[in-house]
Amino acid sequence: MSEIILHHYPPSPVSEKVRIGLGIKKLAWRSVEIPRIPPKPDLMPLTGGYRRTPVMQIGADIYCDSQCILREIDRRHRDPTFYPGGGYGMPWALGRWTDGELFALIVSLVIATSADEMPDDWVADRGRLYFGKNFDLAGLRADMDHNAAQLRAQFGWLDQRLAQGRNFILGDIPGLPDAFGYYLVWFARERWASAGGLLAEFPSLEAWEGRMAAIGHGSPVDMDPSDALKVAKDAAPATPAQGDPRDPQGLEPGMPVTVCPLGDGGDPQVTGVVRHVDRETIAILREEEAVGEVCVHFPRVGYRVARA
Ligand SMILES: N[C@@H](CCC(=O)N[C@@H](CS)C(=O)NCC(=O)O)C(=O)O
Repeated sequence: MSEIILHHYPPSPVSEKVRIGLGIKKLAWRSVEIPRIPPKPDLMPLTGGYRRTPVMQIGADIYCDSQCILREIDRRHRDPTFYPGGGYGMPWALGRWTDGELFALIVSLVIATSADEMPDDWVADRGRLYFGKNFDLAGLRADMDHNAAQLRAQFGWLDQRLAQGRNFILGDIPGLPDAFGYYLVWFARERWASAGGLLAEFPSLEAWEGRMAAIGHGSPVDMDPSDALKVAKDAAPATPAQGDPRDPQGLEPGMPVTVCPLGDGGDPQVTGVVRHVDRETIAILREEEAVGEVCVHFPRVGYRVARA
């Protein structure tokens, strides 16, 4: 079974990055809606504890993190390209900026302005996840104007790039850098009340935003979470065993390891046995009663792999 199953929820910004990627590729996919905060009982058997959103499943192969998900989508579906004009490599470097500083600024503004309307358990969860153990809502609120100024200048960079007569960041057709920038404009617009005023300064960016929205999400069809678990149980991981003699950490198939996102988000470690290792990805095998054997894939960049 090689259907793409995306585990996500509609307001998730990082999921919007992947949904637009699926739209650029014009793909059909199955959509499983997951809870916005833990517990996520139908997701955990698949990921082994990775709790972030989104997660992609193809049979008994599970792809964690939008980096890993988009790379795998591109590996399986080369056309249309994610890299117009041969723009390889650069989008991933750009993604470290968009997923890093730009995402953090918008999260800060969203939480500072919407904490009173959101459920307490959501605020506590996101506070811990994005700002660590000493999350301070009052401090975040005091910094709102400063953060808005930081965001304004950086959205301005995107606007300048798009003001040069380009329809998309790399030229006439959309690619990965567009998905990486667009999901943040979408996030700000959807969830931060002052976004409209800030974005109105950027006509080229707003026109591009309209072109990106028009791309859509490909063709999703809803799927019940229990059916996704059954898909995994009925399948076997399709990832071949592969080592990498140049791996600086000496990781090899068969080695027990833990994998965890970097940073102080309180993310749980995922344990398993290395199946496939290369420069960009680590994939580990794990066994869980509800799903049998699954292969869970993570990016190397932004994750710590340690021998268990
Ligand atoms: N590096 C991850 C970040 C994912 C992430 O932080 N996603 C947010 C939502 S968009 C999240 O997981 N929030 C907590 C949750 O959904 O439980 C990726 O690129 O996929």
